[in-house]
Amino acid sequence: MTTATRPAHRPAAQGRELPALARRALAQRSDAPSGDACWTALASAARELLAERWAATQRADARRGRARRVHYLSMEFLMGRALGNALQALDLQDAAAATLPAGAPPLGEVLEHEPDAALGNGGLGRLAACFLDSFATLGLPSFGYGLRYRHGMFAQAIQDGRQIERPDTWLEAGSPWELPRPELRYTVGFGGHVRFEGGQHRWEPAETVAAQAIDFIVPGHGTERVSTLRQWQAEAAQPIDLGAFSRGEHAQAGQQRLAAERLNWVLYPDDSTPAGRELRLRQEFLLVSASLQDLLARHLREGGDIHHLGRANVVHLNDTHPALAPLELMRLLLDEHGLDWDAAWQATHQATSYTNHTLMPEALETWPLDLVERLLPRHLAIAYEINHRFLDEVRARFPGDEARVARMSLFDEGQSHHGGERRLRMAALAVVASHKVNGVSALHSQLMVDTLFADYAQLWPERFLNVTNGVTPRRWLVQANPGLTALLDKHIGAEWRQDLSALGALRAKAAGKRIGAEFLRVKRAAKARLAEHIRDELGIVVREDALFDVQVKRIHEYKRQLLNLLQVIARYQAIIADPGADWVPRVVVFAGKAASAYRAAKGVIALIHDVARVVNTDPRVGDRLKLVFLPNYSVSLAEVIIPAADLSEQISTAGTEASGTGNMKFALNGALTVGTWDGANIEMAQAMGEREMFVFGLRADEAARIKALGYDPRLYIEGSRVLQQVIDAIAHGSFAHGDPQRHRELLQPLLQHDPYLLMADFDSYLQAQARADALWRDPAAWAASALRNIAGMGGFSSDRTIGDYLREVWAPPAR
Ligand code: GL9
Repeated sequence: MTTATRPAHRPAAQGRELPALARRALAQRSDAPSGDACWTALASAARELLAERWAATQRADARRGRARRVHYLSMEFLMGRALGNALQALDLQDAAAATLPAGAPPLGEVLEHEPDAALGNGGLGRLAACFLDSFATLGLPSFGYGLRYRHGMFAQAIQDGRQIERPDTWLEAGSPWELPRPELRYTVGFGGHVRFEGGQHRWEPAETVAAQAIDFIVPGHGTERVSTLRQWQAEAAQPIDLGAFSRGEHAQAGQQRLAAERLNWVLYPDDSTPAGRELRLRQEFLLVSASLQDLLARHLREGGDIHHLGRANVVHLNDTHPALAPLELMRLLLDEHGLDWDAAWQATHQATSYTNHTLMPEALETWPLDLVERLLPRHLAIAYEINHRFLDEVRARFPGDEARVARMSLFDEGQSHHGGERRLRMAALAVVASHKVNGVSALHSQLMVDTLFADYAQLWPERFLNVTNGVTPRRWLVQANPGLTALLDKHIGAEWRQDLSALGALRAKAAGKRIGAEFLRVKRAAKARLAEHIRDELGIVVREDALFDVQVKRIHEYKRQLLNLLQVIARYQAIIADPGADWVPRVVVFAGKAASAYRAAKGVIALIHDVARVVNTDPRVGDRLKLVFLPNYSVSLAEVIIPAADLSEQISTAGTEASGTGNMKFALNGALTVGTWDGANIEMAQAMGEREMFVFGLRADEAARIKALGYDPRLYIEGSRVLQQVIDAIAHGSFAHGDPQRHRELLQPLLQHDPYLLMADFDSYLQAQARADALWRDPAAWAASALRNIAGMGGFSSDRTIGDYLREVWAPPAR
């Protein structure tokens, strides 16, 4: 079976070309073959090969017949590094390694010279990146559309146990991957007014920028097809005002340029400050307008009928960030292409679909109408007209129910929580404009139609569905975990790369002695690598035979890193109370960024560090418990951490984590999960067998009921001696390093409201952790369960997810 590990269709020429191209690139440099130089040379060589595949893919897609082209609009694409993935896809790892000149670092080290493309905040952005991999691998005619941020996600440093944000400078040395497309430039307007002449509306913007396309090619695996991430870069329509310049007004001369460049400055952290909101709205419109103009131009260039735009094209909204798209598409069709309202609406509605990624009320976008009016006057008028027609439909279905009409309207008529300001509700707009709306796990999609979109689901039940998230096994197994990849290839063949359901064959073999021992050896090697990283980064030495217990993700109250930390404190107290007992040694690993304005999340990072200083230096504890926080979590750090995890912490309050995707990556790499009955944890447990997961805590319906009945966290504290002691230790300053006020701000809300039910779930969580310890003591049983976890993950490939979208969301409309 080992021959099948290689894609069979590599054109022989490329094996020769890469070394030649890379050597030429190296020879053109003046310096010694440093890691940077080698990386750049290999990347530009790989780019040339990918560019050929790109051209072939576009030629094929232009002849695609009835198949629709998918346009995936997203403000975030968390791509990480590209070279390792490109070499894997091109099957050129060996050729690349052989190309490196004497004195150069080995290939593995060269790959680490690539800065991460961190153009996303977390799961939502990484999901979009996994989708591009699947688009290419499945051969789907498609474009991903995003913005080219000069500074992506901030770099996190830790100083005195506190998070510091530093600018991400990934583009400082330029990017060898980018393919600028000078022929693709569109004008994007802002402000101004609308003229009505000869029965036509015409928007006359006060300002314009040029949107320049820059492509990033995403290779498919086991195919020569590629997909495209097209990123927009705003440029001044007029780069320099020469009149102003010659008058000596140099700042004035560069004004337009600065205004345009601001649009590509930064990726917004997920909870942005009010000051940034106008810029954020401008960014969203830049993405939407440039992408739709590009789509329209291509549709017409390929000979498409404008009336069939929605039949031939999908415009998918990755959350509401691009939800201006239906308004801009309507404007283009009505005002620029002269369609009447019904034809324009039919095309828009046929094309548009929307994924909701969260039910958290604070994450739902609404825009003040005065801002929308000032920046996008024509779009606001179109939104009014859509709303007018839509509310007529609501009134016809539910006569006399004006409360319902107000709830469903695209316009929030000034609720007190917004200071009486009128706002445009982007989620409502996205639902009304789309023919399909999906959530990202079975539970989330159910809650979505039961709560957030209940009114819309009553009106249009057939519009709503679930598409459970997935992850690409190419990055999250083949690239991140070569050891486990080899083990799988040996036992079940290599087919799983393109058909992850093939992992199911592992189930029957999971209890085998030999395979179990092999698995533990592979895991141990990955842990040694992480231990080395921990030592280099933090100077902390950890036991490689300890249980590696990992929670890595954005820091958020609902994700409950604090619950995990309370458990660590309980364990610490138990160890010092009975140091002679036979403790399972644990290394508890945290990593993740807190949004810069999110105080509570930053407080959690601080408390983790405060507790770590005490636990890690207490001689009574020794190497039985270590607590580490790895700074600057990123895609490439995840590729080191996830293969090394024994235990994956997926402990959000039930009903809050829409899906999770880290949960899938861990299980795929043979970690067992301690998890709540939330998001995709539920489907994972069902697929692998509920006994294979350490499930704990209240279910979503129970959590809702407890809250409705008037939840009092103090009752739980009084009822649990362990919890009482943990809370007391924090409250009495055991980790406060001489500053008794230090943890008040974090603790008080927990004692009073505890909105995420940490106190209610604590005892159950502790029991789940004890079950994990017990299984750990039997390595063969642990390994068998880990292998059954992997065997159950066949349904969680992003290929399956994209297959679902194709069948249920992006299928061509009936004629
Ligand atoms: C998220 C959800 O919170 C996750 O549960 C989900 O897995 C992903 C992808 O569907 O989307 N929604 C969301 O706003 N984020 C998610 O991770 N946030 C960030 O990406 C920061």
